[in-house]
Amino acid sequence: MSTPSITDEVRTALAENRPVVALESTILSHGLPPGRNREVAARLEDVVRAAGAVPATIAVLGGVPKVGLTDAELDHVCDPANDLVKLSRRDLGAAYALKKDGATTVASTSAIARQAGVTVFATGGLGGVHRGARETWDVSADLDVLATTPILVVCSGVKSILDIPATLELLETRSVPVLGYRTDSFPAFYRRESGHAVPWRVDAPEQAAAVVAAHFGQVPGSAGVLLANPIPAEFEMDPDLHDRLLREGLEKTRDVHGKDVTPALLEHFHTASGGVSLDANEALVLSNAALAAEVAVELAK
Ligand code: PSU
Ligand code: MN
Repeated sequence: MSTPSITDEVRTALAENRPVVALESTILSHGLPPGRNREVAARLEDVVRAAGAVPATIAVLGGVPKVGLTDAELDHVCDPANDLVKLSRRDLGAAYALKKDGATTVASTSAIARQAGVTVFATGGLGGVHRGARETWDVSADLDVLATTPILVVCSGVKSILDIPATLELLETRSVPVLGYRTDSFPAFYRRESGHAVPWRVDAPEQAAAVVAAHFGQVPGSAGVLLANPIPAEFEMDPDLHDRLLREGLEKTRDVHGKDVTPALLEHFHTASGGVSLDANEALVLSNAALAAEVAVELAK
Protein backbone atom coordinates (compact mmCIF):
# COMPACT_ATOMS: atom_id res chain seq x y z
CA MET A 1 0.00 0.00 0.00
CA SER A 2 1.17 3.52 -0.73
CA THR A 3 1.32 4.87 2.79
CA PRO A 4 2.63 8.43 2.67
CA SER A 5 6.36 9.07 2.80
CA ILE A 6 6.74 11.56 5.64
CA THR A 7 9.85 13.68 6.20
CA ASP A 8 11.71 13.17 9.48
CA GLU A 9 10.85 16.70 10.59
CA VAL A 10 7.10 16.18 10.11
CA ARG A 11 7.16 12.64 11.51
CA THR A 12 8.93 13.77 14.68
CA ALA A 13 6.57 16.72 15.15
CA LEU A 14 3.56 14.42 14.81
CA ALA A 15 5.03 11.87 17.20
CA GLU A 16 5.63 14.61 19.78
CA ASN A 17 2.14 16.05 19.23
CA ARG A 18 3.58 19.33 17.99
CA PRO A 19 1.59 21.45 15.50
CA VAL A 20 1.84 20.60 11.79
CA VAL A 21 0.15 22.42 8.89
CA ALA A 22 -0.45 20.70 5.54
CA LEU A 23 -0.09 22.77 2.34
CA GLU A 24 -1.27 21.80 -1.15
CA SER A 25 0.74 21.75 -4.38
CA THR A 26 -1.88 22.41 -7.10
CA ILE A 27 -1.85 26.07 -6.17
CA LEU A 28 1.90 25.95 -6.95
CA SER A 29 1.87 23.95 -10.18
CA HIS A 30 -1.47 25.04 -11.68
CA GLY A 31 -2.54 28.14 -9.73
CA LEU A 32 0.50 30.46 -9.86
CA PRO A 33 2.93 31.26 -12.69
CA PRO A 34 6.47 29.79 -12.75
CA GLY A 35 8.96 31.65 -10.60
CA ARG A 36 6.31 33.28 -8.47
CA ASN A 37 5.08 29.82 -7.43
CA ARG A 38 8.48 28.90 -5.97
CA GLU A 39 8.68 32.15 -3.99
CA VAL A 40 5.22 31.57 -2.58
CA ALA A 41 6.08 27.95 -1.73
CA ALA A 42 9.03 29.13 0.38
CA ARG A 43 7.11 32.00 2.01
CA LEU A 44 4.27 29.68 2.95
CA GLU A 45 6.64 27.38 4.79
CA ASP A 46 8.28 30.40 6.46
CA VAL A 47 5.04 31.84 7.84
CA VAL A 48 3.98 28.46 9.20
CA ARG A 49 7.33 28.12 10.99
CA ALA A 50 7.20 31.72 12.26
CA ALA A 51 3.88 30.93 13.92
CA GLY A 52 5.38 27.89 15.66
CA ALA A 53 4.22 25.00 13.48
CA VAL A 54 5.90 22.61 11.03
CA PRO A 55 4.88 22.93 7.35
CA ALA A 56 4.08 19.80 5.36
CA THR A 57 3.66 20.53 1.66
CA ILE A 58 2.06 17.55 -0.07
CA ALA A 59 2.56 16.20 -3.60
CA VAL A 60 2.95 12.85 -5.37
CA LEU A 61 6.44 12.23 -6.76
CA GLY A 62 7.36 9.13 -8.74
CA GLY A 63 4.10 7.58 -7.60
CA VAL A 64 4.86 8.18 -3.91
CA PRO A 65 2.66 10.45 -1.77
CA LYS A 66 5.03 12.86 0.00
CA VAL A 67 4.18 14.68 3.21
CA GLY A 68 6.79 17.41 3.58
CA LEU A 69 8.96 18.31 0.58
CA THR A 70 12.67 19.06 0.40
CA ASP A 71 13.82 22.26 -1.34
CA ALA A 72 14.76 20.19 -4.40
CA GLU A 73 11.31 18.57 -4.42
CA LEU A 74 9.66 22.00 -4.19
CA ASP A 75 11.81 23.12 -7.15
CA HIS A 76 10.59 20.08 -9.06
CA VAL A 77 6.91 20.73 -8.30
CA CYS A 78 7.22 24.41 -9.29
CA ASP A 79 9.03 23.80 -12.59
CA PRO A 80 6.50 23.72 -15.46
CA ALA A 81 8.91 21.57 -17.51
CA ASN A 82 8.00 18.66 -15.24
CA ASP A 83 4.37 18.92 -16.28
CA LEU A 84 2.82 17.71 -13.04
CA VAL A 85 -0.64 16.19 -13.35
CA LYS A 86 -3.41 17.82 -11.32
CA LEU A 87 -4.53 15.06 -8.98
CA SER A 88 -7.85 14.99 -7.22
CA ARG A 89 -8.53 12.20 -4.74
CA ARG A 90 -9.88 9.88 -7.44
CA ASP A 91 -6.60 10.15 -9.35
CA LEU A 92 -4.33 9.02 -6.53
CA GLY A 93 -4.49 5.27 -7.19
CA ALA A 94 -3.62 5.77 -10.85
CA ALA A 95 -0.77 8.15 -10.00
CA TYR A 96 0.68 5.67 -7.49
CA ALA A 97 0.40 2.64 -9.77
CA LEU A 98 1.68 4.45 -12.86
CA LYS A 99 4.46 6.18 -10.88
CA LYS A 100 3.46 9.71 -11.87
CA ASP A 101 4.46 13.12 -10.56
CA GLY A 102 1.37 15.05 -9.57
CA ALA A 103 0.18 18.07 -7.65
CA THR A 104 -2.52 17.62 -5.06
CA THR A 105 -5.76 19.64 -4.83
CA VAL A 106 -7.67 20.38 -1.64
CA ALA A 107 -9.41 17.01 -2.04
CA SER A 108 -6.29 14.87 -2.44
CA THR A 109 -4.15 16.92 -0.03
CA SER A 110 -6.82 16.46 2.65
CA ALA A 111 -6.93 12.72 2.05
CA ILE A 112 -3.14 12.27 2.23
CA ALA A 113 -2.71 14.66 5.16
CA ARG A 114 -5.31 12.80 7.17
CA GLN A 115 -3.70 9.46 6.33
CA ALA A 116 -0.43 10.85 7.71
CA GLY A 117 -2.14 12.14 10.86
CA VAL A 118 -2.14 15.85 9.95
CA THR A 119 -5.45 17.54 10.78
CA VAL A 120 -4.84 21.21 9.88
CA PHE A 121 -4.47 22.36 6.27
CA ALA A 122 -4.11 25.84 4.73
CA THR A 123 -4.89 26.80 1.16
CA GLY A 124 -6.10 29.76 -0.93
CA GLY A 125 -9.52 28.91 -2.25
CA LEU A 126 -11.67 25.82 -1.98
CA GLY A 127 -13.21 24.27 -5.08
CA GLY A 128 -17.02 24.42 -5.16
CA VAL A 129 -20.16 24.35 -7.23
CA HIS A 130 -19.55 25.99 -10.62
CA ARG A 131 -21.97 28.43 -12.16
CA GLY A 132 -24.13 26.52 -14.60
CA ALA A 133 -23.66 23.30 -12.62
CA ARG A 134 -27.33 22.52 -13.24
CA GLU A 135 -26.33 21.72 -16.82
CA THR A 136 -22.66 20.79 -16.49
CA TRP A 137 -22.74 18.95 -13.12
CA ASP A 138 -19.38 20.59 -12.41
CA VAL A 139 -19.03 20.38 -8.64
CA SER A 140 -15.52 20.14 -7.19
CA ALA A 141 -14.60 16.90 -5.44
CA ASP A 142 -13.16 19.17 -2.74
CA LEU A 143 -16.66 19.42 -1.25
CA ASP A 144 -17.23 15.69 -1.15
CA VAL A 145 -13.84 14.97 0.37
CA LEU A 146 -14.33 17.67 3.00
CA ALA A 147 -17.64 16.04 3.87
CA THR A 148 -15.93 12.72 4.55
CA THR A 149 -12.49 13.68 5.93
CA PRO A 150 -12.00 15.05 9.44
CA ILE A 151 -9.58 17.88 8.70
CA LEU A 152 -9.61 21.63 9.27
CA VAL A 153 -9.24 23.55 5.99
CA VAL A 154 -8.34 27.23 6.30
CA CYS A 155 -9.12 29.16 3.11
CA SER A 156 -10.42 32.53 1.88
CA GLY A 157 -13.78 31.11 0.90
CA VAL A 158 -14.39 30.34 -2.75
CA LYS A 159 -13.94 32.47 -5.85
CA SER A 160 -16.86 34.33 -7.32
CA ILE A 161 -16.18 32.36 -10.53
CA LEU A 162 -18.16 29.71 -8.63
CA ASP A 163 -21.78 29.68 -7.52
CA ILE A 164 -21.20 30.77 -3.92
CA PRO A 165 -24.72 30.30 -2.52
CA ALA A 166 -24.95 26.83 -4.11
CA THR A 167 -21.55 25.93 -2.62
CA LEU A 168 -22.73 27.04 0.84
CA GLU A 169 -25.94 25.03 0.45
CA LEU A 170 -23.98 21.92 -0.44
CA LEU A 171 -21.65 22.38 2.54
CA GLU A 172 -24.75 22.58 4.73
CA THR A 173 -26.26 19.44 3.19
CA ARG A 174 -23.01 17.55 3.68
CA SER A 175 -22.77 18.66 7.34
CA VAL A 176 -19.53 20.63 6.94
CA PRO A 177 -19.37 23.40 9.56
CA VAL A 178 -18.31 26.78 8.13
CA LEU A 179 -16.68 29.29 10.48
CA GLY A 180 -16.08 32.91 9.49
CA TYR A 181 -12.84 34.26 10.95
CA ARG A 182 -13.64 37.71 12.36
CA THR A 183 -16.43 38.01 9.79
CA ASP A 184 -20.14 37.31 9.45
CA SER A 185 -19.91 37.09 5.66
CA PHE A 186 -18.47 34.17 3.72
CA PRO A 187 -15.41 35.59 1.90
CA ALA A 188 -15.13 35.46 -1.90
CA PHE A 189 -11.36 35.04 -2.30
CA TYR A 190 -10.39 38.36 -3.99
CA ARG A 191 -13.20 40.12 -2.09
CA ARG A 192 -13.62 40.11 1.69
CA GLU A 193 -17.38 39.62 1.58
CA SER A 194 -19.61 37.55 -0.69
CA GLY A 195 -22.80 38.93 0.81
CA HIS A 196 -23.73 35.43 2.00
CA ALA A 197 -23.73 34.82 5.74
CA VAL A 198 -21.60 32.24 7.54
CA PRO A 199 -23.43 30.07 10.07
CA TRP A 200 -20.75 30.62 12.74
CA ARG A 201 -18.20 33.27 13.54
CA VAL A 202 -15.00 32.93 15.60
CA ASP A 203 -12.76 35.83 16.60
CA ALA A 204 -9.55 34.20 17.80
CA PRO A 205 -7.41 31.13 17.03
CA GLU A 206 -8.26 29.68 20.47
CA GLN A 207 -11.96 29.92 19.64
CA ALA A 208 -11.48 28.27 16.26
CA ALA A 209 -9.44 25.50 17.90
CA ALA A 210 -12.12 24.95 20.56
CA VAL A 211 -14.81 24.53 17.89
CA VAL A 212 -12.63 22.15 15.88
CA ALA A 213 -11.80 20.09 18.98
CA ALA A 214 -15.49 19.84 19.90
CA HIS A 215 -16.49 18.95 16.33
CA PHE A 216 -13.88 16.21 15.93
CA GLY A 217 -14.04 15.00 19.54
CA GLN A 218 -17.68 15.16 20.51
CA VAL A 219 -19.82 15.07 17.38
CA PRO A 220 -20.38 11.72 15.68
CA GLY A 221 -19.60 11.73 11.95
CA SER A 222 -16.47 12.53 10.09
CA ALA A 223 -16.90 15.81 8.22
CA GLY A 224 -14.09 18.33 8.05
CA VAL A 225 -14.36 21.97 9.15
CA LEU A 226 -13.98 25.05 6.95
CA LEU A 227 -12.42 28.14 8.52
CA ALA A 228 -13.00 31.04 6.12
CA ASN A 229 -10.49 33.87 6.49
CA PRO A 230 -11.03 37.02 4.37
CA ILE A 231 -8.17 38.39 2.26
CA PRO A 232 -6.16 41.09 4.13
CA ALA A 233 -7.99 44.39 3.53
CA GLU A 234 -5.06 46.12 1.80
CA PHE A 235 -5.01 43.42 -0.89
CA GLU A 236 -8.74 43.24 -1.56
CA MET A 237 -9.41 43.63 -5.28
CA ASP A 238 -11.21 46.68 -6.62
CA PRO A 239 -14.85 45.64 -7.26
CA ASP A 240 -14.98 46.99 -10.83
CA LEU A 241 -11.76 45.22 -11.84
CA HIS A 242 -13.03 42.09 -10.14
CA ASP A 243 -16.36 42.13 -11.97
CA ARG A 244 -14.70 42.73 -15.33
CA LEU A 245 -12.22 39.87 -14.88
CA LEU A 246 -15.01 37.60 -13.79
CA ARG A 247 -17.20 38.42 -16.80
CA GLU A 248 -14.31 37.94 -19.23
CA GLY A 249 -13.06 34.78 -17.53
CA LEU A 250 -16.44 33.08 -17.62
CA GLU A 251 -16.85 34.03 -21.29
CA LYS A 252 -13.36 32.81 -22.22
CA THR A 253 -13.68 29.44 -20.50
CA ARG A 254 -17.15 28.54 -21.82
CA ASP A 255 -15.69 25.63 -23.78
CA VAL A 256 -13.25 24.41 -21.13
CA HIS A 257 -14.26 21.30 -19.18
CA GLY A 258 -13.35 19.08 -16.26
CA LYS A 259 -10.26 19.70 -14.23
CA ASP A 260 -8.99 22.34 -16.69
CA VAL A 261 -11.73 24.82 -15.77
CA THR A 262 -10.28 26.17 -12.52
CA PRO A 263 -6.66 26.58 -13.78
CA ALA A 264 -7.95 28.30 -16.95
CA LEU A 265 -9.98 30.81 -14.96
CA LEU A 266 -7.05 31.49 -12.62
CA GLU A 267 -4.75 32.03 -15.60
CA HIS A 268 -7.14 34.57 -17.04
CA PHE A 269 -7.34 36.50 -13.77
CA HIS A 270 -3.55 36.61 -13.44
CA THR A 271 -2.78 37.72 -17.00
CA ALA A 272 -5.72 40.13 -17.40
CA SER A 273 -5.23 41.88 -14.04
CA GLY A 274 -1.59 42.80 -14.69
CA GLY A 275 -0.44 41.00 -11.55
CA VAL A 276 -2.99 42.50 -9.13
CA SER A 277 -4.65 39.11 -8.69
CA LEU A 278 -1.26 37.47 -8.08
CA ASP A 279 -0.43 39.81 -5.21
CA ALA A 280 -3.90 39.21 -3.82
CA ASN A 281 -3.55 35.46 -4.15
CA GLU A 282 -0.19 35.44 -2.41
CA ALA A 283 -1.37 37.71 0.41
CA LEU A 284 -4.41 35.63 1.20
CA VAL A 285 -2.71 32.26 1.11
CA LEU A 286 0.07 33.51 3.40
CA SER A 287 -2.53 34.89 5.79
CA ASN A 288 -4.34 31.54 5.76
CA ALA A 289 -1.11 29.63 6.44
CA ALA A 290 -0.35 31.88 9.43
CA LEU A 291 -3.86 31.46 10.82
CA ALA A 292 -3.78 27.69 10.29
CA ALA A 293 -0.50 27.53 12.20
CA GLU A 294 -1.97 29.57 15.07
CA VAL A 295 -4.96 27.24 15.28
CA ALA A 296 -2.69 24.17 15.07
CA VAL A 297 -0.63 25.56 17.95
CA GLU A 298 -3.80 25.92 20.04
CA LEU A 299 -4.99 22.44 19.12
CA ALA A 300 -1.67 20.94 20.21
CA LYS A 301 -1.90 22.47 23.70
N1 PSU B 1 -9.03 27.82 -6.31
C1 PSU B 1 -8.04 28.74 -6.29
N2 PSU B 1 -6.75 28.34 -6.51
C2 PSU B 1 -6.43 27.04 -6.72
C3 PSU B 1 -7.49 26.08 -6.73
C4 PSU B 1 -8.75 26.50 -6.51
O1 PSU B 1 -8.31 29.90 -6.09
O2 PSU B 1 -5.25 26.73 -6.94
C5 PSU B 1 -7.14 24.63 -6.92
C6 PSU B 1 -7.13 23.93 -5.56
O3 PSU B 1 -6.13 22.94 -5.58
C7 PSU B 1 -8.51 23.27 -5.53
C8 PSU B 1 -8.67 22.90 -6.99
O4 PSU B 1 -8.57 22.14 -4.69
O5 PSU B 1 -8.15 24.01 -7.69
C9 PSU B 1 -10.11 22.64 -7.35
O6 PSU B 1 -10.16 22.18 -8.66
P1 PSU B 1 -11.53 21.60 -9.25
O7 PSU B 1 -12.45 22.80 -9.32
O8 PSU B 1 -11.17 21.06 -10.58
O9 PSU B 1 -12.01 20.56 -8.30
MN1 MN C 1 -14.74 20.45 -11.80
